[in-house]
Amino acid sequence: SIEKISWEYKGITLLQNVTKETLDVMPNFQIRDDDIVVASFPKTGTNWLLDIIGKILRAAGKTDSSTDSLIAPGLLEAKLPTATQPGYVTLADMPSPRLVVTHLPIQLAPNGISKPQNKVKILVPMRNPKDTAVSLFHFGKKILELMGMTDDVPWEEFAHNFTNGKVLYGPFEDHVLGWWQMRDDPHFLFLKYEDMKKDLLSAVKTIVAFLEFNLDEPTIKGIAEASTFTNMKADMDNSKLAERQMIARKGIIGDWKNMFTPDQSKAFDAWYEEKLAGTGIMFDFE
Ligand code: PPS
Repeated sequence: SIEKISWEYKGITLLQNVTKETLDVMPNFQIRDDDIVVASFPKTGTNWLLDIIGKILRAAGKTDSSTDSLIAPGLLEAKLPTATQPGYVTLADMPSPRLVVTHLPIQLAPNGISKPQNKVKILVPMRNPKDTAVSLFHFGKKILELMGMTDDVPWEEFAHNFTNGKVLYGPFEDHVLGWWQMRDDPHFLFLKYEDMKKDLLSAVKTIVAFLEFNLDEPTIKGIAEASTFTNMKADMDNSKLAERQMIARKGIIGDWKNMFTPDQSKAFDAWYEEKLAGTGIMFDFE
């Protein structure tokens, strides 16, 4: 199981590719004024957002790097299996504007992200926890395969662990609520996976405006069209990076219905009601 390659730090479950040494330097990792940050719980649409931002940056003439090299440094806090050093080391030497990606909960993130100054832009994707759990369940198996292991945890147990906080970067509710505290801060933009799925063009327009770029309507339409699941999947599946090839799976709202039993769904609803009801975060489960 994923437990073979994870550990716990201050109640948070992390992969072993996130080390204590890295977490110690994280608060002081230097965030630049023109950084664009994506801070997400895993499987909520991180790479979708990254690709859209990459396309926007290219259209605005702010970068000439390819999509692959934009995500190459990977997670700020982790050393990807195909990388030689953790993301933050690579990022420190990268030219601006940088795209900084993290799955860390807000209390472990750099101060420049949790207490943002000046012009830094932080985008937070969110996705309904049932689909997030299903996506992470499948992804966990793939990570272990990539590392030459097999994942024998049945869905039943995984679903139970998810609501008990025993999930990568979990507890989910703490992660989401931690970032959600920043909802009124103008450095932040929260985007729901379900909203993006239903109206991608509006989402791209919102992102372009938030990043303060001026792109014409046809360019924005082109970015939205190139960012549909089908179009992105082709690009991802052809990537040279193993990690990137594992991202595009189904890309739909409601895949949880193919996994959850009625009892599991009830248990999730009760957990959601207890932890997230009344917080203003409303997910669409479709
Ligand atoms: S990761 O590994 O945590 O960074 O994963 P992340 O990128 O956050 O999430 C992966 C899920 O996003 C889906 N995806 C998309 N959905 C819709 N449209 C587009 N263009 C798109 N690109 C990626 C991807 O398929 C994963 O969800 P599931 O449900 O597993 O398919």
